[in-house]
Amino acid sequence: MADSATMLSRFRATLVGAVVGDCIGANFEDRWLPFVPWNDIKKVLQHMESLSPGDDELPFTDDTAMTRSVASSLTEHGAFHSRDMAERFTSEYFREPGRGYGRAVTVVFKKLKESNFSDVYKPASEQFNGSGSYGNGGAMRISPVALFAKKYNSFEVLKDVCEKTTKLTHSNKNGILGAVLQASAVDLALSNQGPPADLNVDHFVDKLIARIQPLENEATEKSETMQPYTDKLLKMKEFLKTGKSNSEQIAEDLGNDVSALDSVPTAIYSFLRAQESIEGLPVKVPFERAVLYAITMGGDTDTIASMTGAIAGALYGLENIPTTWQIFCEGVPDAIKQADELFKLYKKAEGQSGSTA
Ligand code: F2R
Ligand code: MG
Ligand code: MG
Repeated sequence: MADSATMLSRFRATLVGAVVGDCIGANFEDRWLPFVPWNDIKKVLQHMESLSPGDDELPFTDDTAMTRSVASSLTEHGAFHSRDMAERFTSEYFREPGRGYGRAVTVVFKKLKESNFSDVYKPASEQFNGSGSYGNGGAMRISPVALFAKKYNSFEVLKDVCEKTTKLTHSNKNGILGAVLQASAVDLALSNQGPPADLNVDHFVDKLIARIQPLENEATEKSETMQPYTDKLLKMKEFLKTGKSNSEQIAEDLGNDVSALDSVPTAIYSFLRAQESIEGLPVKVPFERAVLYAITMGGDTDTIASMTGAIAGALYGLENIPTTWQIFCEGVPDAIKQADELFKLYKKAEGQSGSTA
């Protein structure tokens, strides 16, 4: 087990990684972009380098706004509390509606408010004629759940809190499983005990498959064999073997849009592939390489980079996140405070239940 200081640094970097990925990636979010050229990313990095303290920070978007609500609800209650979390999502949205929320999810917030939170799961269950949203809004905000669940050392608890947190806005199976997969990637990165450079990427994917495949089978009719996440994870194993890195091709194969299925695997692949150098991406530090590589995938860049940043942060720790990024991305100090609160919970006695409502 990593020592306490190292673990604290990795808790902090999970939430900070998510913030910096969101703030930097948001400069390129465009559903029509098949990939983002390195030169365009370089301009944003150069702009950040030119900033002085007091200059405008790069603003965060809905990804961070919702992540903050998840973290504050879990730490305030020391457990999952459905009504409290729904209220936080909703009041945060009405306080700052211009953070770039998904078009459909705002209907959930409006219904929650109008119904005075009488049944907090009902509005989400009514989305898209009852099929629920399969957007990546559940997965993009899930990293605090991985930190919260760490002390229970139980995938069952992690899964349970992920599902309840996600279902408040996203009741579609793929939206929920995307959140479970993203939280699992953060959890496994956080659990790695050797030097980060020695992470076995093939084993990492195997562990994800071992978690997600049974859930996909469970969620499908017995006669069907639909396992879209597992299929993408299996593809990733092949890509990692050959070192495939062309962003346009990866985005084509794994996806780069606002659905959980077409973004969570892409974020995980960005993290894993960036363990090694990448042609055309002259970045030496693996944390930075992971986040910037995620941005080159195009499409939903803020969210893919944010999810990649959370996983990479959990492995590499805060020391590996550039100081300039920490200073000029909005919300980093708050992310550190929230990570510290989650770390306090982690250090408390184990053995309690993971949820209250
Ligand atoms: N909304 C955006 N980006 C566009 C606006 C920002 C841009 N910079 C601008 O100003 O123009 N980004 C944010 O949204 C994504 C997360 O979305 P979330 O929370 O999942 O929302 P929602 O509305 O539930 O789902 C998103 C869309 O997916 C489609 N969809 C979902 N489920 C569906 C279903 N069952 N059937 C059909 N379509 C479904 C819909 O088009 C939804 O609107 C993140 O990228 C975040 O950054
Ligand atoms: Mg966003
Ligand atoms: Mg996005």
